[in-house]
Amino acid sequence: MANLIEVKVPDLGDVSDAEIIEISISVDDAIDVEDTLIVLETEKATMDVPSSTSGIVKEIVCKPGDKVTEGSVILKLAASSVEEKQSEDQDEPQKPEPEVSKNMVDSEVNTKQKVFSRDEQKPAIAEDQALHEPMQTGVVYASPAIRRFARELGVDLTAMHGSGIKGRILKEDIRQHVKKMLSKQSTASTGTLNIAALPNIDFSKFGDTETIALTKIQKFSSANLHRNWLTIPHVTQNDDADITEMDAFRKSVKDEALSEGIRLTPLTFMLKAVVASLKAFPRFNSSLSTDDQSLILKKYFHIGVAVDTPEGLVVPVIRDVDKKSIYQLATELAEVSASARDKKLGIDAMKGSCFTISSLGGIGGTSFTPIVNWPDVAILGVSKSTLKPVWNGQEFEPRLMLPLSLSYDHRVIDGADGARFITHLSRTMGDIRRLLL
Ligand code: CAO
Repeated sequence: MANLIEVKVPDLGDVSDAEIIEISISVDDAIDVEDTLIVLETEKATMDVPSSTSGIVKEIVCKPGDKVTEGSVILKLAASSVEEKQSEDQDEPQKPEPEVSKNMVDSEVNTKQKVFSRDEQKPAIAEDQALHEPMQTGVVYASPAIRRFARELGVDLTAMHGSGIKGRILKEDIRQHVKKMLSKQSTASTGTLNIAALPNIDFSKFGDTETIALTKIQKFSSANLHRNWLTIPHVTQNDDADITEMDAFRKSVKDEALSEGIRLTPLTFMLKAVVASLKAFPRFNSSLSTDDQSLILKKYFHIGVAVDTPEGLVVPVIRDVDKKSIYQLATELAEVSASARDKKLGIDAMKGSCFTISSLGGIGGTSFTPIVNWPDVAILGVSKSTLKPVWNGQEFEPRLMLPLSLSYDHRVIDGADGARFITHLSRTMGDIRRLLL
């Protein structure tokens, strides 16, 4: 067990007592010679008291606000081996080196600038200004050790408020400042948002709970959805497509298709209708370059389809939809959704989409806001079709209406084009003979 050395306030020149305004070290800190231990304030100036020995701080004997004179004990130190040896050779506990005292006296009898200029080369500061209005003037009121600590962490002291005596910036202020910055960064990775960190809540305080782990797919889509929602300015345009004739046709060929093992749902027709609208509005079949400076227009028509699986949401891509028949598309849709649910979908099967359809029509609901599946610039949300009375000019007619919700990236698509696209799509679904044109 190392002997403890009492480190004392050295000769303060003609100053009888000085107030401690900052303790610059903490218990268990490893300190070196010249590290600032405390900062003193007299009527004339502030001054750092540097250490004359190295070791581990075991006990801090003083506190901010204490008045000290030469010989007052500052702290107890477990010396490192060399100092320990020296101290064993001496009868008295080690005293600060005379150079330190001289340094202190120089600092004290000279200006504040001199005191702080030891490693900062800061311009002179009028003391009243520094003591009473540190932040308003842009003047930083901090000891050299604190400035050094801030420099190491890349902290701009002019942007900080000190909690020490008379606004002085302390080590703890810098630690808190860095923690705050890191927590802001983790909650808003775009770097421009100023979002408060979410507090951890212990829900068991309010009742019984159970914690279940998210699946890999859920964690992956959660990160992507969050990023897309935060980085893409979304607009959602709604419309109802009259699919009375389209669905009558589907039903008329449904059994015939089923006899060949093909299940025809409205979604298969929608895939074809979407391609017709993408051809009419090529900006919807594009991606914005990552530097936001150009648009990559695609000449192929690969459509992503959101599939709900027990493990979470996946989006397989059906390629070359423009080149495939309705029956081929229905077969492929059944195959990819089955392999998605059986976890057999490879990563490549989910790449390369131009546009995405998210259909909740088989489940229910009247509309929702789908999140654009980047790098696509638009996505179509489909809700459940219902019979509605529609005025035909003479009377109300029962029509099968399909709610569509088109979300798009407003950086790429203007509102007017959004409305034109969904109108085109509704019209195509309203009369699928148009697909032949
Ligand atoms: N309106 C009314 N009925 C509809 C409909 C609609 N818009 N869409 C489908 N249906 C009917 C189908 O015709 C089928 O009925 P029949 O068997 O009598 O023909 C029934 O609803 C079920 O259809 P389905 O959902 O099995 O098939 P689908 O081709 O419409 O959809 C798939 C396939 C894979 C997209 C779908 O199963 C699915 O997973 N949907 C969820 C997608 C999702 O989770 N999106 C959210 C993502 S964003 O959070």
